[in-house]
Amino acid sequence: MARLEILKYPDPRLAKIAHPVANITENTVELINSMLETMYAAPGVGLAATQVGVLQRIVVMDVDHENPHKTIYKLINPVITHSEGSLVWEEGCLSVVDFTAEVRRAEQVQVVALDEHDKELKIEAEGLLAVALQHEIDHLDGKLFIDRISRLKRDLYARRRRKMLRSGTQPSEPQHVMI
Ligand code: GNR
Ligand code: NI
Repeated sequence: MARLEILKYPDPRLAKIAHPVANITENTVELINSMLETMYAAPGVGLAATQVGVLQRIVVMDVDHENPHKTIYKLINPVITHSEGSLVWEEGCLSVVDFTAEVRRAEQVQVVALDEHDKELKIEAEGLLAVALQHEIDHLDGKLFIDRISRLKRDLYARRRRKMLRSGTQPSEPQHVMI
């Protein structure tokens, strides 16, 4: 298990489409464990393999770190099979430092995926879990939440981010707003 580096916008690797996992191997399980370690250390409620520079359709999620009865999701090749309703949620992203914005998404989703034992999982989600599932599956398709806000807001962020990078400004602590 290892802690992995999280890619940050505007890294072009975040815009690539990830490939389905053809065979679940020891390497897959190892990657999932490293992604979980990276997600908890961040801390974040989810992490997609794309964010650690691996173009495979793998997501880990835990939307309730403190709850001993929580579910830790390890999702391979997740697909949204049904979505319904709409909501607006204030989102952040470990790959989009120092920024949050309201994003409109489906209110409820059904997701089908494989777990690390090649077993099919069906998840019915609403609230933060539904938002996080859509956010993570977007990462696998090379999309960030800033692609789902107005061009004006996105451009303002892009400009501020480029300025930060030019001047070597360290991001302030966004981690606490992540969860
Ligand atoms: O930790 C995270 N919190 C969060 C809050 C609202 C909507 C989406 C998220 S996902 C984010 C972690 C992350 O960037 N996953 O890709
Ligand atoms: Ni994200």
